[in-house]
Amino acid sequence: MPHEPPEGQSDSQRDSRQGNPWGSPWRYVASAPNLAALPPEGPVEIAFAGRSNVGKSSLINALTRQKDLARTSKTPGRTQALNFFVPDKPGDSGEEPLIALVDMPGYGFAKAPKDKVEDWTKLIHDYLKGRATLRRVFLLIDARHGLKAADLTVMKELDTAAVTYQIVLTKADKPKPGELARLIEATAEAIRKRPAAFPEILATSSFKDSGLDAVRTTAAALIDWQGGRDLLDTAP
Ligand SMILES: Nc1nc2c(ncn2[C@@H]2O[C@H](COP(=O)(O)OP(=O)(O)O)[C@@H](O)[C@H]2O)c(=O)[nH]1
Ligand SMILES: [Mg+2]
Repeated sequence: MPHEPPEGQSDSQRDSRQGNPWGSPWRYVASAPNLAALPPEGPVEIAFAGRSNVGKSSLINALTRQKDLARTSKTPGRTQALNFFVPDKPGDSGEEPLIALVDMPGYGFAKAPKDKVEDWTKLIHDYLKGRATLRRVFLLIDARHGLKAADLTVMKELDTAAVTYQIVLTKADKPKPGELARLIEATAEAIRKRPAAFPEILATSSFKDSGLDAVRTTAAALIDWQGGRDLLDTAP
């Protein structure tokens, strides 16, 4: 949700404090295959969660306009870890980043060994429930398929942990417009009574560059300015 900067702070001052994190390139900071390897809590974190192949890494690349920032399924590598990205501000090296994007391992991965799947699932769930600086989870849902059982499990946990999540439909270039509209409606109805679900559903296509500005604006609005966290709490 867009909101005003604190009084007395100009746009340029705000940009220089990364109030608009999309104006500069982003860089990879850390990859955590387990909780012990997480970077220290600091920046506001926005996690990209969803089933394997839903388009998490592609969306991060599209949002940052950096096609190789997060790896996509064509180049498997850091896929089974939590990967952290922050705005890169060359010349401002003393400044702490205010925001981090977190590319998560996919859940609902069928082809891997069972004990591996259990490890990744535990990592995902522990991170989502226990990270104080996690500000919002973008829960990515394939616009062709809608909510699946594994998504509902994660939603239930986020409801219990009171971590706000927002549905972001991916691959919106695939369904016909009428089908997409129906899916958005059905999904909105499915989340209506869920306590931690943010009501607005965003539809995106990383391939067609559509819906990306809405995601960027939403993410930027979640950055805290000078401890203004409570003021910005947009959870329903
Ligand atoms: N049609 C379409 N395919 C996409 C889009 N975004 C990602 N994909 C494809 O979906 C697959 C999985 O993408 P990836 O970003 O690796 O998913 P992840 O496992 O959730 O990180 C890849 O083959 C992508 O090319 C999109 O916006 N439209
Ligand atoms: Mg990925």
